[in-house]
Amino acid sequence: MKPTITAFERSPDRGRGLARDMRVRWALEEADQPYDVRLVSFSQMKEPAHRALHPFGQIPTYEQGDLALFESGSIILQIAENHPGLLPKDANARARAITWMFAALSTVEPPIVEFTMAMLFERDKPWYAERQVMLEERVHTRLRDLAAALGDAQWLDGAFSAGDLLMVTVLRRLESSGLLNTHPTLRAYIERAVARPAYQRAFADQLAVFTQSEKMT
Ligand code: GTB
Repeated sequence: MKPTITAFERSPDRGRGLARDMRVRWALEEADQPYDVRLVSFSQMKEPAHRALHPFGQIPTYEQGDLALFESGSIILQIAENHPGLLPKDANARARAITWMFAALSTVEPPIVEFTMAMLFERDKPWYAERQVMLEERVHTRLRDLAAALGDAQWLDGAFSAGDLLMVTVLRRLESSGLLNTHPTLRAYIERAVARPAYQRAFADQLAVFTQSEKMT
């Protein structure tokens, strides 16, 4: 049965693929699984029908048969556990790939989100510049350690996995900030990942949603 995911009716990133439905679309494309998308507006996300799927009134969600999930990490784990291509078969390698999924979401993503949210919403505050120096350094600390762990490997642990998929979607949020400029191996890592045909298909699909929403206004 085809799953249905939710995505922004009109993404605030203007089709740059930074909203979190992008990672779910990418995982489904890597797994070669067709899916449907239900587009939701900001107000629909806060209505009871959507909150029944997502307690925090956000996207993405995932429905398949009688299973409904929220949280992009959990959705990607569900896809990866049930289709080949995103997690290794060997039990220890699989556990390590899942560890990288958690590392992306709980160690690398938080300082990146804090930094980018400050850029978007706190620029006019008197303490912005001083705080941003600290937030930027926190991001660099994570990027340096991540670059060291990656070394000159293609992917974080052997073959491309759901850990790489999540890490790359997390890192992409820094693309317009310039912070990746001093981490060339991470930039190359992102470039390798986004060149994957599955990524390209997912990106094109979410961009088409934004392009269509522009035509309607
Ligand atoms: N932890 C959850 C997960 O991983 O699924 C977080 C889900 C989440 O933050 N969803 C956001 C949302 O629904 C969209 S992706 N926000 C609406 C709300 O909370 O009311 C976050 C996002 C939004 C916009 C950009 N952008 O414009 O660049 C990037 C990322």
